[in-house]
Amino acid sequence: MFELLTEKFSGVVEKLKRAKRLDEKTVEEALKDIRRALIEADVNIDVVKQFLQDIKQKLVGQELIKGLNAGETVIKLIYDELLNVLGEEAPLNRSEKPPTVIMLVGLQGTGKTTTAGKLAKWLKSKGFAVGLVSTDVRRPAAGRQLCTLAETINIPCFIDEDEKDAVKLTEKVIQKAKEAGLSHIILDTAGRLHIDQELMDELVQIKQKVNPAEVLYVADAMQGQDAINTAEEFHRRLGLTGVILTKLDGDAKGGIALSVRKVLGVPIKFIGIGEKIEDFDQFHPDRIAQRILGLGDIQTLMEKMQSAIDEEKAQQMAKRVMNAEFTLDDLKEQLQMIRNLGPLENVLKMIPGIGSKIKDLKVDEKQFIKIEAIINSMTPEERTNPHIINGSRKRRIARGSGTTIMDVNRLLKQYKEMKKMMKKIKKSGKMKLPFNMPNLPF
Ligand SMILES: Nc1nc2c(ncn2[C@@H]2O[C@H](COP(=O)(O)OP(=O)(O)OP(=O)(O)O)[C@@H](O)[C@H]2O)c(=O)[nH]1
Ligand SMILES: [Mg+2]
Repeated sequence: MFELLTEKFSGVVEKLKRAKRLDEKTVEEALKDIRRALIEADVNIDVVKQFLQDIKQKLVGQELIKGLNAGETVIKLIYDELLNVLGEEAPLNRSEKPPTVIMLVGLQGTGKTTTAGKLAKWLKSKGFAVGLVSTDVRRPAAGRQLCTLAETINIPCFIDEDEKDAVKLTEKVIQKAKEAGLSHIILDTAGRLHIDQELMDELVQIKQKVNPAEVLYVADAMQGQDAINTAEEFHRRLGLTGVILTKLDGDAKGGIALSVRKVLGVPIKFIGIGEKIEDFDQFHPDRIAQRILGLGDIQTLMEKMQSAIDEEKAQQMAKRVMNAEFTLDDLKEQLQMIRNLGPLENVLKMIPGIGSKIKDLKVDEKQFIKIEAIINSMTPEERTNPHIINGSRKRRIARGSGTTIMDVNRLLKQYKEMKKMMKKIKKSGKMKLPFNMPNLPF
């Protein structure tokens, strides 16, 4: 994935690390190298210009970042800029009233059908009731391709091979899918080699019929700028809500990944990284940026910055965790504080008894956002006395926070376990790390 960019950027990083002084010449050279790398990788030219301009601007009057030397400071700025062009992680939209319809569009052979299966499996693994629908009347057996895929993952699939009108077909199969009481319906559509008016009109009509929460453009990362131009046309006609980049496992240059967010103004939501159904992941800009710059380098950088953040602050934090009365409000506040402090492992290391055992503990930041949303949807009374949260309250909280009852249950369980753990620490002054804790949020 992105070998070209990785190679070039790693070169820049090496040079910057070696530079004894960070004079104008060194910086200019680094920027030139970056420019060349981005252009070679087929990044949109306006994006390249903006990228370099932003870094230059930040460099003017930039003070050294705490804990980093001059070269490392520039590397950090490049990393931030990469994150900026890659965009933020974006969750899937959900309709207020189920089912949430997700429409996949794009040119022929970009991976729409494969991606429909992958996304269905992914949603299913999150506990959703998903169904697949094909509206492709162009290619013979297109529907069957989708349903065969659906079978392998045990997901209901809706087609009607007798109906030759795509819009009518959509109406019919969506109706059937709705009757099945699904939470999510993924709509696989027909592709074309090139944009043609007929395809676009068909897609526009389908969109009007199904009122989708997401219209996701499936783009083959191996294609160059062409794919972006096509995407712009799709966006103009359909109003895209996001992009799924496929075939990132190949020797994609990376141009699309770095251009989409800025050119279209819509986020990349998922990536496809292989032909198999599980070769699929949510889009994590930080991981991509780290891959491009050299993972190890960025991690070292972050660690350096982290140790520069007051150890004292982390100590205070640990104390608060241990002494707090620990209502759900406390939990929320502490999670926010922890998030502000950066890598959580480091904070946890400060808690007596945890430090040595924490090596393998991984922290999932996304969980935090979810937990915060759930707590935000509770009434003050529920936060102080979580035991009053019954079935109907859970349903309301899940709806309000865009999560599921399962998520709410999980949080309540974790909260209970944590409270138990806090009591134990208080008693003994030491703690055992509860490795058996289900999905510990930190
Ligand atoms: N390596 C790799 N191959 C992929 C990926 N996603 C899809 N493919 C392959 O791309 C080819 C086309 O995939 P389809 O899912 O049929 O594409 P489509 O967009 O539905 O095609 P049409 O319906 O004809 O427009 C297949 O051979 C897939 O296995 C991916 O992430 N990585
Ligand atoms: Mg297809």
